[in-house]
Amino acid sequence: MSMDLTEKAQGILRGNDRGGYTLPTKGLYPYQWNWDSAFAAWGFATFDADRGWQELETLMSGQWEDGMIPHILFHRPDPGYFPGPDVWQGRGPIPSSGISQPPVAASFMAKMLAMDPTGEARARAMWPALKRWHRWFMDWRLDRGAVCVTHPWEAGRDNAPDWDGAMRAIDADDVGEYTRRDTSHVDPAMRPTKYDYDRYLKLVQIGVSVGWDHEKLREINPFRVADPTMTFTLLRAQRDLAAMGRRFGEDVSEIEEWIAVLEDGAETLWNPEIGGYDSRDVRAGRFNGVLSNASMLCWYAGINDARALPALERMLAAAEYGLASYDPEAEGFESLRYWRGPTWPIMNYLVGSGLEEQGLDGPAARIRRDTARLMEAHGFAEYYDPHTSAPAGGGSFTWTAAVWLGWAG
Ligand code: 2M8
Repeated sequence: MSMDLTEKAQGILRGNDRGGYTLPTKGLYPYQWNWDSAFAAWGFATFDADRGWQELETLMSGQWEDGMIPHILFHRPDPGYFPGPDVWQGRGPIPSSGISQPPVAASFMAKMLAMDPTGEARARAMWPALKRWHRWFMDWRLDRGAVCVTHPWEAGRDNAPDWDGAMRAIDADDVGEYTRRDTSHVDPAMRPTKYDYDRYLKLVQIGVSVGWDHEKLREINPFRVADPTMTFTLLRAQRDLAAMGRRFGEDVSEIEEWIAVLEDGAETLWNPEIGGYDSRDVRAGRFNGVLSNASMLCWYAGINDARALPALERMLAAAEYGLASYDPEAEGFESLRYWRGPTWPIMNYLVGSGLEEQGLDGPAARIRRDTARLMEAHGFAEYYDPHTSAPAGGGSFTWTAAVWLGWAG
């Protein structure tokens, strides 16, 4: 491990620390994001256990009464980001968005507990909140046992090609005027388009119009896509929650039932036509035909699926650095546009560590080594060009630094 880079990574976490929560990066993302925060907690845990636990506790403090933990907590207003709390109008104890994000918090909590057993009381105190959040997904987001997203932002893979079909079905003509902020922080060529943003906002307006009532949204939201990111991360998180529950002497029978439901649900995402796990447009009743880095989260979810290996190997062979967010050989691949091609250290970690756990050492080592090379060459960017390694998006990025500290470094 390079001490120099390790110190730099720690410095990024400290620099993005706002006292109890960590920004993904200054400027571009000035709030607490859900899954970024779980990575941050784990990153802190490598050198400041107390601060790591605190990060998760702050995230839990934004939980809604119905169990949802929102995708953004707007602790302090910041005009540098759009859409902010006034647009979202979330109904939790802290101003927030109205959707969630991939539930990786329980899995990082399990890792942190293994690193710092003295944190057991704190983990135990958060366990019921995590179970309520996991239940919320089971109550409101399932389709045939797979977990759906109701907004591209919920999957965390904002402009992935998975959503193209469902986005086309959204009429955003009346969305109104607004000013984006993201394109003033980074090159617009690396960001979603105006077409995308019109639809992102339209979906927020639909949510606000019914006060983020999940039952109504299940009926009226035009966007409902069963997603491998959500399905596999929740399946993994349920396994970790159950394991911690057993240790704490909790009854985990209900969680075991959820695991069985999600295992069946994962199978509904297998698309033989692409030889991989795919997203499913629930409204249109069809697969999206997209091989992405999320397709490769099956191993992380504990599903050692030999059917998925050829596509993984092909995607790795088609890129120089790590796993691309979209099949490099597919039409529409863009090596610098966000979730339509670039390689993301956080996804490389989830996929790579899953492969390691399942004993698939070859592809696991390749992904890990490539992820380290990216950071050694260019520091801690939001994402990188998988062909050239060029850093892209925001710089001094929290979850990228966390991946160095916890895994790649
Ligand atoms: C990106 O998403 C936000 C909206 O949530 C944005 O573009 O404004 C995604 O990469 C998401 O996965 C991530 O959590 C967030 C903060 O890093 O940025």
